[in-house]
Amino acid sequence: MNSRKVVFFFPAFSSKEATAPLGILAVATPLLRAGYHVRLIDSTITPNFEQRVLAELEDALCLAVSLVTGPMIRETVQMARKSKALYPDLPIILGGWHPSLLPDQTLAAEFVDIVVQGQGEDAMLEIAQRLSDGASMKGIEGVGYKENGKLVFNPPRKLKSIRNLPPKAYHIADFDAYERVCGRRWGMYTSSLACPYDCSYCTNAGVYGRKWSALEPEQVAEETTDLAQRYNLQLLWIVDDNFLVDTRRALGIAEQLIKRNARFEWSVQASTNLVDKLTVDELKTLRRAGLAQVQQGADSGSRYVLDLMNKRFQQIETIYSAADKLHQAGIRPSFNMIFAYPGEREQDRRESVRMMMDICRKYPGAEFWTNIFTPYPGSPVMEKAFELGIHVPKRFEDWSDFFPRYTVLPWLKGKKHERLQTMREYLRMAFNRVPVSLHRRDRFTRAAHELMAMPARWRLDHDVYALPFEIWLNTAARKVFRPLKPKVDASQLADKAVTC
Ligand code: B12
Ligand code: SF4
Repeated sequence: MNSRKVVFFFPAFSSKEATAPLGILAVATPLLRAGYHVRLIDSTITPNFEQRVLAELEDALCLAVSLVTGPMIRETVQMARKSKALYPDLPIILGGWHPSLLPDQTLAAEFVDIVVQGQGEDAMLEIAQRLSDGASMKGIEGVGYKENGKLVFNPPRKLKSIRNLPPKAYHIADFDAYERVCGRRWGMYTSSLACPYDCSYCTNAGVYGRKWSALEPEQVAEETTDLAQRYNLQLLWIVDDNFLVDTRRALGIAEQLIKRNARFEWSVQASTNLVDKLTVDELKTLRRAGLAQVQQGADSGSRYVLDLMNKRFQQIETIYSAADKLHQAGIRPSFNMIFAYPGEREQDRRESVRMMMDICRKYPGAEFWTNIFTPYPGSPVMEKAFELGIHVPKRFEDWSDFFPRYTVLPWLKGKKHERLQTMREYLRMAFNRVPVSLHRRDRFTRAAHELMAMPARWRLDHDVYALPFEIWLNTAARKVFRPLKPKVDASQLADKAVTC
């Protein structure tokens, strides 16, 4: 164990919206400060990533992987098995949301040696130091490990406020390669941690316990301006769970950015009730500071379903009013929706579609991204899994099919599933959306989209999805334009004719 090299692997997450993975950049900093060498291999931007990882492992201390529940598990398993076959004694460490929410099952996989629950900055450094010393993992908070074939879990680690976390090691990321895949030069940044709410499908409280902490406006403005300049980024996505928890802080950030004459665009995630707290003038200040888009979990157009989701803090009116105010301020209102939530009735789904159509018509530029309800481990609704008849995977590997683009549920399968997928496809066609990988759409695709929008809107207004010839045509056309890198779950998405 003389090596001081830690190899990080980031498996593909089924999207072209590639950029540097913040989780790895975060845990890399303390290692670098302590004199470790760090390699980051992100499969989305690395041709022959398996060979690259295996070659780097030859003289490495360990392999560390960052992952969330879903398709990322497929490449994690693939990579871990190959690594174990070649280097059976090399420790494999898993961190990120999935190991944090399901540590026991993750550690039980035969190719996993160590799991980290929650924040990994301090834990990963302590692990590396113990590995370097050939010592046991005993007592390292938030860490699970194997001892004589038994799974051992140390006590949990106390959460640190974002103010006490080190800066992320952006310099280890290859932004040129991300730009080649994505078509846009962008990055992510965190200005706050956690969310005070507790939506029943969300895993946030499971890891962060609703303990919100945030950086001061001056620090956010200074760091984001520096990042954008240093790496020549056009866009920064501030990936805070709920950026507007403190609206005064948000306005303070805007004022600081304006003072610094910041030139980049940025987008945030926030709940509609908090967007609605701001006036149009205040939103215009945020716009002047570069805010281009606010992503919001509208989730349903039905009060009944919002109550089931424990979203009592959000009114249907605030979804409209957030769209209206953002539209007036010149900021793109972007919403996520969830279909097939347990208890959702046909009439609720129609209410959601009507709301989406109405908002997109009233506020051109507003966009909706739709998902099928997916029961994530650690979310409050998952406690009712048995009662709901949800099949809960028993092995780490079996979570790889969990993906809101094609989830099949006991109450959503066969023809019902097919119909919802067709409806989602029409929703995608009916109005324009702006993905991060913006300029990959050629003129033909744009013209085809506009041609299909009218019949798609008619279908959605009238709830008619039989003989979806526009989708057949669209699928045939898309086959001509292949993605740059085949994604791990691309075949599944194609089989089910789902694209989102
Ligand atoms: C950005 C983001 C994305 C981006 C990722 C882009 C990219 N290049 O990385 C995109 C848009 C692709 C995305 C997609 C999805 N996402 Co997302 N996403 C996020 C978001 C908002 C921020 C992630 C982030 O970078 N955070 C900042 C870093 C610093 O924090 P972190 O990753 O948690 O890392 C810390 C620890 O986890 C740990 N750690 C992380 N990795 C490692 C590795 C090691 C070795 C160690 C020791 C520790 C460690 O230490 C880090 C520092 O403390 C999170 C919410 C959140 N608050 O994190 C959701 C989140 C991760 N996403 C989620 C979901 C559900 C999705 C989607 C399914 C959404 C959808 N409808 O399609 C897809 C799935 C993608 C896939 N194929 O699997 C869930 C995951 C739940 C789960 N059980 O895994 C989250 C938690 C949101 C939520 N609250 O529910 N997402
Ligand atoms: S508002 Fe968003 S981040 Fe907060 S609990 Fe609800 S879904 Fe999770």
